[in-house]
Amino acid sequence: MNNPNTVTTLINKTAEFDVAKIRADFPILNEKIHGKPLVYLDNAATAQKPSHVIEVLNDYYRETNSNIHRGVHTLSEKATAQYESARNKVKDFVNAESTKEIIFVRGTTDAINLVAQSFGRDTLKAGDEIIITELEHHSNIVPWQILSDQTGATLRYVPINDAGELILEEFEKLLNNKTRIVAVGHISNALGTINPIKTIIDKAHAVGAKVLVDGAQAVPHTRVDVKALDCDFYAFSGHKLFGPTGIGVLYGKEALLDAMPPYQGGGDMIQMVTMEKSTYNVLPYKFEAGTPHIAGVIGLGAAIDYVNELGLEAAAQYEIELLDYANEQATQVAGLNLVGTAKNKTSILSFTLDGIHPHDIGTILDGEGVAIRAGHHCAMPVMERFNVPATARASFAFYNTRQEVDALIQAIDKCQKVFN
Ligand code: 7TS
Repeated sequence: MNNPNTVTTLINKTAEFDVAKIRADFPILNEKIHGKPLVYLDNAATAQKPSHVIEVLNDYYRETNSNIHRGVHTLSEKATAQYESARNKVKDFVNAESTKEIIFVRGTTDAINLVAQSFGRDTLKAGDEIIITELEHHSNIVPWQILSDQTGATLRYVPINDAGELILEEFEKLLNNKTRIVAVGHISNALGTINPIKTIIDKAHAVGAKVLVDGAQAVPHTRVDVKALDCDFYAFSGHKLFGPTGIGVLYGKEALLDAMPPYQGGGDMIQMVTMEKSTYNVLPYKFEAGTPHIAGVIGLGAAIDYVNELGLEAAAQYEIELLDYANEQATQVAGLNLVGTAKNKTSILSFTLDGIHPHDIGTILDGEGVAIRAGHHCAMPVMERFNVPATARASFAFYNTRQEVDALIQAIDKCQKVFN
């Protein structure tokens, strides 16, 4: 049972954070699924979009659509100004030193592949070592496997404990003067574990390695300060931050990006092209070949305006309290096993039900209007570690409510009645 003081604190905090008002900003939350109110608990896969983002995208295509960085006409200048203004918003959002350090890419996956190929292929050789972890999303595993095949570098994995936390002593044992890159997720998409990335970054730097942080699950739930972290690269996706799909960000320290060769060749990334050779554009354009996702960038800027206005810190606090509530309810369900019980975790409830396959849980819950993800969550090594083929995963955002947690628990109950 809660102690009464905690309950009072929760009620006060919930009152400060006006969820009903916030929900009104997200039109999709009024949808009905199979005749029931949508309970959207698949935010780790992609988050919903506020009207502000939808309207900015709509306005862009209605009033401004034009290609950037090349036209002398009014619309092109307007589109370019909006695109570059969004870059400035991203720079401030992650507290980068300069807009030269903000590269627009398709998403986290694209950002990590860029670093693996442009930085990694240029720098690594046989005998060098790359450290990742057992907690990673496939996007932060496969690009490093490809790089190690290409270069002969060895890939090492930091193991996790039974709670789903990285074992830091094992990380320290793996570090040595051959470690060139450490690539680690800030928050696990499969379990919700918040990793101690500042400690990881400092320890990696002490042996001279560069650090990439996969921030896909972190930016919607926590304030990121790349200067304070001192990470070398930080990657995230717009669509998990309430912005459009198909757009993401690679932050990189300017000196590193400057020394890296281009990832792709094409328009906009060059200074001069002759039939013999080309010279490349300055940062950040060197890494933005071809017509970019202009509307996506402007939409991402609008999403950042939205979360800044909302206050990520207050949202994060609300989400922690919501997860506590969900945990409390879930642990009372007989036959429900939580997967991932890290002390420091956020927004994700991964679980299995005795005798019921996660895909069946997903289907029954959908019938009740409750959207969760069932599967391996593109983190097959995590599933292997916990000896399960898959989990059911409810993932929360600041617009979710305790009533929705109750709807989840009722739908789980129905699922157990159907199968047992
Ligand atoms: N890294 C992490 C930690 C992620 O959670 C994801 C996507 C990615 C990288 C890849 O991001 P993308 O935008 O390039 O696809 N995670 C999930 C998920 O948990 N369910 O669907 C996508």
